[in-house]
Amino acid sequence: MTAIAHPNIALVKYWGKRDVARNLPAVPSLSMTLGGWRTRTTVTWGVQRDRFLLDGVVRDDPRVGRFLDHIDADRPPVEVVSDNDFPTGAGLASSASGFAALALAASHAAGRPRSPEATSVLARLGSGSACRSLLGGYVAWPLGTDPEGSDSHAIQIAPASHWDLRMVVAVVDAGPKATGSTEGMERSRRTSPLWSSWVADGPGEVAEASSAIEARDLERLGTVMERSTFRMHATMHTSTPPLLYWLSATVALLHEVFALRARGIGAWATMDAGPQVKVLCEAADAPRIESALAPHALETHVHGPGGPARLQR
Ligand code: 2P0
Repeated sequence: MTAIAHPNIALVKYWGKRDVARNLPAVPSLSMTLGGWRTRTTVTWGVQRDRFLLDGVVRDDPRVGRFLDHIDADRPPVEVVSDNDFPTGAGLASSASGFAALALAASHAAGRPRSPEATSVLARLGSGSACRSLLGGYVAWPLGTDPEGSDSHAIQIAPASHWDLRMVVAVVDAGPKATGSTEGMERSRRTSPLWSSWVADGPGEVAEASSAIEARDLERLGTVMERSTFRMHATMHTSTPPLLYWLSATVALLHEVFALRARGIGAWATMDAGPQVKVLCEAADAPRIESALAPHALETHVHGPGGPARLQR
């Protein structure tokens, strides 16, 4: 069974867990699913021994076997073959599209298909942000109230057709990140003095972003997105030891975005647990924004909102 899922970029960030084992978030978040890039994953249920191939290379990643155990604790050996058409593990949300595609493909391969909500819950157990990649367009991940996490799944705010925005992605380093998100989040939660205000502000920021999406108000959405990014990175920078995902090119790109805005061009920046800068804008402005960012980047890409995860038969 084969499934395809797209990565998603958070407009309001998930950073921190209230339950590490279940990937239950400390803050709600909201994302745009990216068209263009994708993970494709094929699962064969019942083979000789567990095997995981990512981008053509056999990997020893204990998260995959543990994830499959959630579908069936008495499962047979399973083969998972996955490939990304974008850099893996570099702050470009490969774990989001990866676990979303795996959740969909594996639950069908096991003969245990689930509702979209339950598939989103399953994907969340692999990687928190993966629950958002099951859905297309503009997607929220509310906190939920069930201690087991049955209601901590993604919901669609608006389909891709609601608003044809662009995310210009400036890649400054395609290598894997030094500190993974799970470890980074826990470090921020344990040591950043900004943690309690970060957690307290989350629900209001998601409400503000949802209402900006509904109204198709890019200035409001861009403002809350940039604020969420800088507040998240402030919790990283004030952790002990500090978490600094930025490179010098990251800072150069941020200044470029501010300069574009000073010239009246609607461009707002976001970053994740990596040095890449992503810029939200109207479709008509994407070409000149991409040209302005390109001198500071290894490569640039432009993506519109994408569709949901889906089976490929
Ligand atoms: C996000 N990030 O909302 C945030 C912003 C990174 C910065 O979700 O530990 O790979 O597997 O639940 O989902 C990356 O974290 O972390 C992430 P786990 P995940 O997109």
